[in-house]
Amino acid sequence: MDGRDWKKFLLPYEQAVEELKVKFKTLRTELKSREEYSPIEFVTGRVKRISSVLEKAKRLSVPMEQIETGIEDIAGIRIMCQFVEDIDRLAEQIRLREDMSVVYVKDYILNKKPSGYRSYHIIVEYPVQTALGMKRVLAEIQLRTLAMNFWATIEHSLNYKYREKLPVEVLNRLSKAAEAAYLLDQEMSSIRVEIMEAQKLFEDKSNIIAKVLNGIQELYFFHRVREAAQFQIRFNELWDTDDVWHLKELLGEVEEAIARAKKGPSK
Ligand code: 0O2
Ligand code: 0O2
Repeated sequence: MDGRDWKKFLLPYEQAVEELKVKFKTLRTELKSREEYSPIEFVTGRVKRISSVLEKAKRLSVPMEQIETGIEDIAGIRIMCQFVEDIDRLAEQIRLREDMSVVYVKDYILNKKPSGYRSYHIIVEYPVQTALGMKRVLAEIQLRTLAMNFWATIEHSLNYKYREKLPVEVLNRLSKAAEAAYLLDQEMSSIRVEIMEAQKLFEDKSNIIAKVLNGIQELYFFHRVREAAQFQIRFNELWDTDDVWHLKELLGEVEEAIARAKKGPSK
C-alpha cells in the first residue's frame, strides 16, 4: 500500500456526496411544490470506507495510482423512487443537468444481476471546488424503487453477515424474494396508472362543477332567476348522487341558456 494521506484523498469525495445530497433533496422539494409529485422519495449518500476502497481495488486489480478512475463508487448517492417509471424520468433529468456529466450507465433493471439485484446506476463526473482549485471526481448515483431498496438492503446485510458464503437454500429464497419485489413494482405501476386516471376524472369533475356553478351565477346576472334556480336544484341532486355524466349534460344546458340570455331580452 502506498503512503498516501487517505483522509485528504477522501475530502473531495466527501464534499461531492454532501453537495449531491443537497442538490437531489432540493430537486425533490422543488418538484413537490411545482407539480405536487416528486419522482424522488428520499436520498441517501455515503463515502466508501478506505478498507472497502482497498478491497475493491484489489478485487478489480486496479493499481493504487489509478484508484480515482478505476473505482467509480468512492462517492455514492442513492435515490429512492416510488415507481419504476420515476427512475426513467429521473435518469433523463440527470442527463440534462449541467453541473455533472454522465460518463456511463449500468442498467441492472433491464439486466438484473445473477443475485437478483436490480437498480439503475449512473456514473457521473462531478466538479468539486476545493481550496486547491477545481477537482473532477467520479460518483455513482444509484436509482431504485422502494421495493428494490428493501430487497438490496436486506440482501446486503445478509451477505455482510455471512461474508458472501450464503447457503444455497438462502440464495434460492433471496432469488424468489427478488422476483416478489419485481412483481410488487409491476403491481404498483399498474395501480399508479389507475390512480392517475382516477385523478384525471376527479379533475374533470371539479372543472365541470366549477363551470356549472359559474354558469348559474351568470344566469342570475342576466336576470334569468327562475331558470338559474331550477339549474341549481338539479345541480344539488346530481352533486348528491355523484353523477358526473349527468353533470356534463347539465353543463351543456346551462351553456345553452347563457347563449340564449345573451341574445334575447332579459325576463
Ligand atoms: P427527513 O426530514 O428525515 O426526510 P444528513 O442530511 O446527512 O443528515 P443523510 O446522511 O442523508 O442525512 O442521512 P441518512 O441516514 O442516509 O438518511 C437520508 C434520509 O433518508 C433521511 O432523511 C432519512 O429519514 C431518509 N430515509 C431513510 N430511510 C428511509 C425510508 O425507508 N423511507 C423514507 N421515506 N425515508 C427514509 P433526512 O434527509 O434526514 O430528512
Ligand atoms: P456499498 O457501499 O456497501 O453499497 P461489484 O458488484 O462491486 O463486483 P461493480 O461493477 O463495481 O462490481 O458494481 P457496481 O455496479 O458499481 O455496483 C456496486 C454497488 O452496487 C455495490 O456497492 C452495491 O451498493 C450495489 N450492488 C451491486 N450488486 C449488488 C448485489 O448483488 N446486492 C446488493 N445488495 N447490492 C449490490 P458495494 O461495493 O457493495 O458498496
